[in-house]
Amino acid sequence: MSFKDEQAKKVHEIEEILKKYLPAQEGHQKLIMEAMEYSVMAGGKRLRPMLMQETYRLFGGDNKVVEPFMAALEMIHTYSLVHDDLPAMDNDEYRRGRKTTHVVYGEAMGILAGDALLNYAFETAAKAFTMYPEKSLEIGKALQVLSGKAGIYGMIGGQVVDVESAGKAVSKEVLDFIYELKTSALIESAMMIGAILAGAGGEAVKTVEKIAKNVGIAFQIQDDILDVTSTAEVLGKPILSDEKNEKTTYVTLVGLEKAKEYVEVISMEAIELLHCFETEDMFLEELLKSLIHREK
Ligand code: GRG
Repeated sequence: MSFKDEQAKKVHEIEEILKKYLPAQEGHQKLIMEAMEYSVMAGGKRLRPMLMQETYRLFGGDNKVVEPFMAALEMIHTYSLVHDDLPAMDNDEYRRGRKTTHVVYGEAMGILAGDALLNYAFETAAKAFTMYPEKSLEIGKALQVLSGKAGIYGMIGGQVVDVESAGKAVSKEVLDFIYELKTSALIESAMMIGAILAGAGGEAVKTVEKIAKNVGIAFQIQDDILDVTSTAEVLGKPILSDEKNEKTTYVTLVGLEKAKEYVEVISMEAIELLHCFETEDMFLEELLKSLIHREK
């Protein structure tokens, strides 16, 4: 099977897992469940759950304990997109090729759908305790990583500095801080949780964190590049949004060509580091390589 076919098959499997873990649409509060499903099932690359599952496999994981965490992480990622699109933040009308959640359900429901996804993510991940009580220690550690990387020392922290920096000159040091927290933190959580749930030791988890940090930074720089080189049709969201929001990016700081070079160098460093483990996952390696030249 070609890499592309295998990737499409895995995206389909991940979407089945997501459907399984989304709440039933019932009760007086049914509208919020609909808005949650609208945003989560809107498509998207499913990169974070995919990285989690592949890292779990890399370290020999072979059961379903990882599945509630895969769903939880995609819920957290989706909540961040829903909130980022709100009028108070980027005020965007399109995401993943369709109208943003607040445009369809109204601003109040957009805010609540994001809140609901964040909370339901933890309700979902906690299901792993009942599914695999014998794995409680690993599940507890994984929850610690998930909450930390999504929080003020992770994604939210990065977003705060990003919002504060709009319209101002930003140094490379601050930009790296923003990218590491805003984008890498969730990618780090994906790969670290995969490793932890498979029983990897502390040193291996630290190496995985380093790999994922590089993957995240390269991913964000590529996002900056696509914002100026791609089209809204391909991306499923508006282009030139960084200019609109007066954001400093790697492209504005070092130029397009240098930014492309960085993506390649940082990604290859991550792939090299993968080779220090005894086992290998060819799909994971191919996936990281494919991100270097991703078009959306
Ligand atoms: C805490 C409100 C709040 C926001 C957090 C992550 C974030 C900050 C905002 C989302 C917008 C953004 C540019 C995030 C950086 C990470 C990134 C490039 C996200 C897009 O991820 P993809 O490309 O999206 O994996 P799909 O749609 O494929 O899942």
